[in-house]
Amino acid sequence: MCVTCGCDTDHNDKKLINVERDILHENNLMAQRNRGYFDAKNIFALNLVSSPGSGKTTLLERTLTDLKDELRFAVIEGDQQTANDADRIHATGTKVAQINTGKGCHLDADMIFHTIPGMKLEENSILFIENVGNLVCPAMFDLGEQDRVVVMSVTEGDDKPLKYPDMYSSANICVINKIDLLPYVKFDMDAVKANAKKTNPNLEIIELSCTSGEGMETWYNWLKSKVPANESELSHTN
Ligand SMILES: Nc1nc2c(ncn2[C@@H]2O[C@H](COP(=O)(O)OP(=O)(O)OP(=O)(O)O)[C@@H](O)[C@H]2O)c(=O)[nH]1
Ligand SMILES: [Mg+2]
Repeated sequence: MCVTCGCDTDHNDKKLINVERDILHENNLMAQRNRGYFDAKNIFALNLVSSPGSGKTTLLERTLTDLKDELRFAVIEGDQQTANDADRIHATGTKVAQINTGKGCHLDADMIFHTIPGMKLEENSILFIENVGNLVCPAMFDLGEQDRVVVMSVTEGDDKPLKYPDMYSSANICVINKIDLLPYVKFDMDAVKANAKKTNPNLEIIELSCTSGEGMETWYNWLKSKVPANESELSHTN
């Protein structure tokens, strides 16, 4: 756990609970500022959350490559260490910034607030924020995003929505990745969908494989459906 979010604290201790409440309150205020900035520039911001290795960066690499002629993108990468993911995004030709959280296990709104001015984000664009791989703490921290995407992979087991309910209840959409591996793993797709819906009845679910490309079109259509109406017109003027 990380010191910042306080999830290693004794939750019977009133003082520590108050500190956690203050941190989240401060974060929510900063998230509102980010949201105002995104709204003013007509930027559709998405927060990608998942356990480590579910395929967030791979999903981005493929999306940025396949849709580069249709939509404008930028990416913020969050990891404890390394610029590996930012390097992968940079290779697609997309504007990217890396945030290293050190011992921290999640991004917070203040980190985003201080990163966006240097990025010179375009109006009418999409900003992907890839959070630190962690199914617990990132659920608590609003970054000012419009939508939260929880990515899971079929190798993680179909019980994860029940074991990590906060992550699933705070998300708008769930991408179930690596379906190319379904023949090789014990994973009940109907069960995971039922578990996810139990946690969040409004959760949209898309099954796909970044490797084979199966289901990617559904993801792209969802993405395009969320983009503000004038963006697609503007993108054709490029
Ligand atoms: N078989 C298969 N492998 C995949 C798929 N998508 C991603 N992978 C692999 O899964 C591994 C992890 O992918 P990443 O995209 O780095 O995962 P991530 O969620 O960004 O990981 P962190 O940033 O460390 O949390 C890599 O070896 C990918 O090649 C998929 O659809 N099918
Ligand atoms: Mg990654």
